[in-house]
Amino acid sequence: MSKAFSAIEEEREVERDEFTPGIEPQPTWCPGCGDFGVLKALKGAMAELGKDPEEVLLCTGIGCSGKLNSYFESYGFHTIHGRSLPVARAAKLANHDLEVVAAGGDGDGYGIGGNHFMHTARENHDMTYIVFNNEVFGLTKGQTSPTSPKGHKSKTQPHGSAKDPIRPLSMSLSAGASYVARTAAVNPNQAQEIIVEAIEHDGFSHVDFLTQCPTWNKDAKQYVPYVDVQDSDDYDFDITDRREAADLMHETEDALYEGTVLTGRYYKDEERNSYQQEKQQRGDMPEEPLAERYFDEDYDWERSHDFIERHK
Ligand SMILES: Cc1ncc(C[n+]2csc(CCOP(=O)(O)OP(=O)(O)O)c2C)c(N)n1
Ligand code: SF4
Repeated sequence: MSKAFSAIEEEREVERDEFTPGIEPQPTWCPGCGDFGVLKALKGAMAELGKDPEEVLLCTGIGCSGKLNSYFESYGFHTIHGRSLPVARAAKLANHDLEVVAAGGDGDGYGIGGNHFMHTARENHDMTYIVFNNEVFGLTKGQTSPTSPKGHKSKTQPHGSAKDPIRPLSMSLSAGASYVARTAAVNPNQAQEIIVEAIEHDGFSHVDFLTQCPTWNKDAKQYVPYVDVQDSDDYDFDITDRREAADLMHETEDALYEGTVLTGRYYKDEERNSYQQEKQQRGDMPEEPLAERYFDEDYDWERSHDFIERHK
């Protein structure tokens, strides 16, 4: 039987290095890349939560960020561009005992995968989604991405981007995410704390993670100095209040392009049911993970042909 079915709830001391794989333990990201910060924070968070690598599934998209699961010991699925979320959703529905984390770049998640992002948030699937936001397409050599600032010059926009960037936090809130935060690779303590909270949250947790790309986005700041909106006296708001959260998200998104990096927790709704909870309450999903049936030799599988016939 998979450990994911049995190891949950068992308390034990876990070392960060348990999440370092034997194969390809050294990341090949460029020196100074913010992606190292995500890996460190994620390993630290899993160790802090006492997770076992066999309890975790990490689904990634395509890009420099998509390499995350090569450097992280757990079940992993390196999906296709923009498609980490549908794969993560399917896995979580089949085995809701798994701790599911999806990750990818801003091009991956806010561009090609934007529709999945919107609907996974809307349906409040219980998982953590980390978006490496470096404001460019890193792997393919620095083209303009959905979060590149207006005026940003690249090979695809040599005269500067004519378009305003998307607003990832606001988009997430309006779509329906029940936990929304922004952190930065230069702020490792906050990053780990936020990932811990995001994983503990029952519902869709979205972490916009500012990851500098010193190779292709030399204009971009290293996301310092940053301000933690929870620590600063200048920001007093209720993270459970949608309107207050929306106002501060808007301010945060504008501020980034004016040189002020605001980070922290922006929104949390603990009342809303996750997709799985709703389905179970309606009787559409069994309490035990469907995937357990694979281990039941006596389970009477219905052929898809018969299933389709039955619904004709
Ligand atoms: C369907 C599809 N279209 C385009 C590509 C080419 N491609 C690979 S990575 C990438 C962009 C990655 O940028 P981002 O998601 O921001 O991640 P980063 O590399 O910056 O971490 C693109 C366009 C692809 N692999 N698949
Ligand atoms: S190209 Fe940019 S995002 Fe990719 S590994 Fe290098 S610094 Fe990181």
